[in-house]
This record gives sequence, C-alpha cells and structure tokens, in this order.
Amino acid sequence: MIYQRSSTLFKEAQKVIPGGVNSPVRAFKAVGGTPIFVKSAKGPYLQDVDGNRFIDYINSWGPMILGHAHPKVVEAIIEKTKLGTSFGMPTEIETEIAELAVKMIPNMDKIRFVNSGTEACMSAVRLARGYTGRDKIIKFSGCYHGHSDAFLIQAGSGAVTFGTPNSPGVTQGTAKDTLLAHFNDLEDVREIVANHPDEIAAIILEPVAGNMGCIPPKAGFLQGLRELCDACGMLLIFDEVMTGFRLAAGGAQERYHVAADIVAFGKVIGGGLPVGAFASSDAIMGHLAPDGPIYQAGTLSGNPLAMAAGLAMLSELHQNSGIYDSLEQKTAYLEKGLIEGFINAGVIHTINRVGSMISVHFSETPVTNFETASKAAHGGKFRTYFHGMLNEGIYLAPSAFETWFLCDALTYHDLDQTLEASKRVALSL
Ligand code: HOZ
Repeated sequence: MIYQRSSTLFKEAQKVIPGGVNSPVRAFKAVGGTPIFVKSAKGPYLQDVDGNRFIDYINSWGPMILGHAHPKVVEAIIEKTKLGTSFGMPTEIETEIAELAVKMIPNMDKIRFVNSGTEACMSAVRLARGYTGRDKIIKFSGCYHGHSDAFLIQAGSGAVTFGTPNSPGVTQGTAKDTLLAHFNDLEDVREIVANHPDEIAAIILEPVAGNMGCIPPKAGFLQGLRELCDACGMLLIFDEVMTGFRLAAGGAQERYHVAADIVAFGKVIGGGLPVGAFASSDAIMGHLAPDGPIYQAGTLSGNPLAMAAGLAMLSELHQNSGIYDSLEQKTAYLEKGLIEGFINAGVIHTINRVGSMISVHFSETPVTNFETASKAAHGGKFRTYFHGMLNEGIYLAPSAFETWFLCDALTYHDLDQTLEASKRVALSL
C-alpha cells in the first residue's frame, strides 16, 4: 500500500503538534512507520487520505460498537447541532440519557457526565477520597485510567508502549498515595491493605484489563476485591471506559455479577463524541457538589451534541440486546480462525478474549498481568504482524499493549478476509 499523503501530513503535523499526534498511542512509535491519516469511516471500514481501505479493529479504541457513522447517531448529532452547540446551562437531553444509563448500569442511582474517561476516573477517585476521608488508592500495574497524575504509576496503554509507565511530572507527593498491586493477585492486594489499615479510600481497576492487551479477571478475583472493600471500608471503583456497554448492556458488573461502588465510563457513553461519566449510589453521589462538598465541574459537561450521540447509541444497544450475542459470536469466530492460522504456521501465540475485546500475544505463557504481558511483547513479532496486517488492509491497534475492539457492523466476509490475511502474515513470522 502507498501512504504518501499520510506521510506528508505527518511531517507537517510534527512541526506544530508534539510528535505529530494529539494522543501518543496514534504515533506508530512502537511499530515504526507512518501513522495512517484517516479521511472517513463507515461501518467497519476506514478510508485513509491515500485512498486505502482498511477493516478497522480499533473502532476509536472502543466506542464504535455499532460501527462508524451509524445513521441514527449521525442524524441525532446533526439535528441537535441546528439548535446550538453549547450553553453551559441544563438541557432536557441530559436527564434523558441519565435515566437510560442508570437503567442499563446495574447498582447505580445517579450519574454525572464529564468530557473524557480521564476526567471520569479522576473524579471517581476524588469522590471516593472525599466520601471515605482517606487518601490512598490501590491501582494495578498495567491498568490505565487516563492521564491524570494519580494514575500514571506503572500505567498501561501509551505510557508503557513508550516506556514511561511512571511519568516525569508526577510529584512524589501524589505518587505516594497510589499503592500498586499485581492484577489477578488477590493475596497481593490483601497484603497491601493489611499494611495500610484505614488509609485506603478505594481500589480502582479495569475489571477486564484492556490497556496491556486484553486480560480477563481470574475466577473469584473481582468478587474477592468486593469482599475486601466491604471488610475494610474501601470503595470499589470499576473503570468501565472500555467494558461499559460493550461486554453487556450493564458492562462488566453485569457480566461478572459483581457490584462496584463507583463506575467510570468514557468514550462509549458518548457514542464516539468526547464524553465520560461516573455513576454511583444516592448515598455516595449525595456528597458531590452542589448537593455536597466534593467539587467537580465543567462547562462542556453534558454538552448537547455529545448527549445526543450518546443517547442515540445507548438507545440502540438498549433496544437491540441481540447485539451482544452477535458480537460474542463474531469475536469467537475470529479467535478460532486466528488460532488455527497460527497453529498451521507454527507460530507460538496466546489469544485472550472477553466478549468483543480480544488481543494476540506472541508468547506461550498465559498473559494474566502486566509482567506476563510485558514479557510477551518482547521480540518484535508484534511489529511484523502489525505491518503485515496493515498491508493486507487490516487495521490493528499499533501496540502489543492494546486490545482490539470489534463492531457489530463487521460481516463474516470481513472476518474471513481478516483470517486469510492473518494466515498469510503468520507464515512470515
Ligand atoms: N489509551 C486508550 C487506549 N488504550 C486510547 C486513548 C488514547 O490514549 O489515545
């Protein structure tokens, strides 16, 4: 494929935007080469500025569950735009989407909308600290909760891809209140809690980790965290930025039958527009301003265009629950075919999958946490696989530490094309 125009645009971008991108994970640094500049997208396909077409397995890092430019989402945005784009005042649609969201999300009474997953997680932690009167939080190595200071401690996603899981600029003072645990290791968490009695406000995690590849929780892990939180007066925060409305209408809480105290959402809840949100019980949300003293705010929070896109998408997911079975079947089909292709080519691999989240690791050791994900990423095979697939017209996340997200617009023909491509590329690994 030819990426001439993308290459020119990237050079121009680098002169005025750090690294030429507005978020590091787009820069192709881990895999080399030139980032693809997108011209348009429809359904499961991306069109780049050079006229190449790709089957998309990132889907804007998750939110395009229905595929790109879904007609109902597009129409909702257009119609809302005609009425004005931002007021900094309440609008009716904020209540409409909030009512639907709390109906879909288990265990939650109230939801506050913000502008990104970073903001949602940051606010969820402030709420937990204000509510419990404690300062420390537990986070897991390799989990990524956005780029606010408290979370850039052994963070996943771009932070680990570019070798800065502990970012300069995060003060010692902030870092000391983030206690690190190993994902899927309940004993480790118990020990940390025992060493910090009455100091820990919350445990925050991605219930299915999606920023070090896709890593499912081991049986009993989430339930064990729930019990530990109840026993020690800590809140359990689920970062469902990726899993919310994707793994089930009620996200990971529904899929694993474990209740969180606060749930953070991101991109998905805005149907692809810049939205985040956090939800909790009446008792906890009653402490949030203006009802309570814990402050959180934003001019663009609940923006009407973002709410319209989010409402259109959530309504579709709510009305058509068959989507989740369909996504599960398509992703299982992909997983099975990928495994067959790798076995035929003699390629050592581990594939992790939960619902429509999936990741390929070139390792035979099970990938269950940050340490095993990091080991599996060594050796450069992912880079060869990524570029091979790109040349076949298959767009994967440009890092071994990311998850692929499927959309329901994918056809079995698209999946077969992907599997044929993967078989060919596997032979070159
Ligand atoms: N970190 C997200 C994916 N793992 C994507 C958002 C971004 O960093 O651009």
